[in-house]
Amino acid sequence: MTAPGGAAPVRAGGSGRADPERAARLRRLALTTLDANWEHDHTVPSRTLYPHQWSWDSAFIAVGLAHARPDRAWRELRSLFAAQWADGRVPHIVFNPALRAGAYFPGPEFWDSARAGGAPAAATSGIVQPPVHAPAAWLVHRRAPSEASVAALRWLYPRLVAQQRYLTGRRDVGGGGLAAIVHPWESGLDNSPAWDAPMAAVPADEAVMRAYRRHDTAHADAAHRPTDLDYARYVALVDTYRAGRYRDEGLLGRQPFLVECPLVNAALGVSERALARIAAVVGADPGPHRDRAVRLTEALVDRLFDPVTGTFRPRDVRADRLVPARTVLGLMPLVLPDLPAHHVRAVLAEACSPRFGLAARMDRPLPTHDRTAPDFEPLRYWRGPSWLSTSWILWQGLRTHGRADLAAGLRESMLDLVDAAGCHEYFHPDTGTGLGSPAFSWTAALVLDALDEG
Ligand code: 2M8
Repeated sequence: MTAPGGAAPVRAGGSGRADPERAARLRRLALTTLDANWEHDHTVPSRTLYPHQWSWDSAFIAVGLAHARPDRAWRELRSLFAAQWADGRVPHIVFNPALRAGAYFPGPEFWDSARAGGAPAAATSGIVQPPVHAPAAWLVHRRAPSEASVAALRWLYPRLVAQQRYLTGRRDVGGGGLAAIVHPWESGLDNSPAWDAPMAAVPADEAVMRAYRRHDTAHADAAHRPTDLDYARYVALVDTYRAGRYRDEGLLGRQPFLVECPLVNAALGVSERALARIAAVVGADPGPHRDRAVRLTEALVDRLFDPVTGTFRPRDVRADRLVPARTVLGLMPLVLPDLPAHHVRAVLAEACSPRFGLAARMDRPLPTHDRTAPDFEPLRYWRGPSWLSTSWILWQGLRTHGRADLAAGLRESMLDLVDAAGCHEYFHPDTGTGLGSPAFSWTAALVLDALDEG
C-alpha cells in the first residue's frame, strides 16, 4: 500500500525505543520545526495557517519544549497567561501586533477585545480553549525541575487557579458542576461531528461569509477544512457573544450554542490534580484542589456518560441531551485517574472497537471520529483525520490506568505517522498521508514528549 502525497503507510507495531536512529531523526525534525516556529516570546502553531499564539497549542508546545528548551517552555506559558483576562479567562488567541491585518481570519479587529471589560492590553480573542495548561506546567517542572521552574510555578499558580475558577464558575451554565463552551472553537475540535446537532440550531446565513475573506483556504485545501456554512455559524456565534461584550451572565438566554464537552471538563479535572501538586511546591494548600477534582469526575460521569451506549458524549445544554455522534471526545475522560473502573472499561471498549481501532499493535492511526459512521470524512479536519493532540491525551490516559500494552501501540502509531509524513497538522486516518500545515508545532512537541516517555 502506497499512500498518496509521498507518505508511507503506517506500519503495524513499529520498532520503538529499539530504533535509536528513528528516535534521533524524529528529535531533529521536531526541534527544527519548533525552532522555526518560535516568535519572540511564543511559538506559532504554523507560520502560514496560524501565525499568532494559540492557547492549548502553547500548553502542548511547552510539554515538548521541556525536553530540550525548558526556558522557552516557561516563556511560552508566561506569554499566554500575561494575556489572561481579569475574570480569569485565558483567551484562545493572543494576537501578534506586528502582523499585517488579514494575516489570519478572524483577526483582532473582528474580536474587538478592547471594548470588553477586563480584557488585557494585548489584542486577544474572547473565547477559551481546553484548559490543559496546569498539567502542562506540572509536566514541564517535573521534566526539568530547577529554581527557575519553581519560580515559574509560583507566578503561574494563582493564574491557573483563576482560569479554573472562571470555567467552573461563570461557565457552569447548566448548573451541574461542569463548564459549558459557547463556541466549537472552544473545544479545539472545531468541526467535529459532535457539534453538528447543537450547531444545527445556530442561525446560519452563508451569505455572511461574502463580507469576509477566509484566510485558511489560501493555505490549505478547502476540502480538508471546515465548510463556508460552518464558518458562517462560527461568525454568528462570535457576533452574539461579542455583542454582549463577552459577558457570561444570562448566557442561556442568548448564546445559541452551549455544550458541556468531555475534553474540556476532563481537562478541568486533571488540572485540579496538577494544581494540588503545584500547590504543594509553592506552599499553598493542595486539599481543596483534590476535593474539586473528585467533584469534577463525579459531575462528568453524572452528566456526560450514557449508560445505554456505554459512552461519554457532549451534553447540549440548551436541548438538555447528549449529542448522538461518537467521536474521539468520548475517549478523553480516560485521563482522569479517579474515573470509576466501570467507566474505564467502557472507554477502553469503545477505543478498542472498530470505531477507533486502538490496539497493542495498531494497523491504522487513531481517528477523531467513529470510522464506521456514515459521516466519517478521512480528509476533513476534525471529522476523521488523526491528530497528535487527541492521541497524546488518550496515551496519557492509558498510562494512568496501567494499560502499558495499549499505550505502547498508540505511541508507536504516533511516532510512525510523523516519521513517515513529517510534522503535519493532521493525518489521513487510513494512509497516514500528512494533511493541513506541514510544519505544525504541537505535532513536533508531542513527538518529543512521546520519544522520551520516562
Ligand atoms: C484550529 O482552530 C483555529 C481556530 O481556533 C482555526 O481553524 O483557524 C484548531 O485545530 C485548534 O484546535 C487549534 O488550537 C488552532 C491552532 O492550531 O487551529
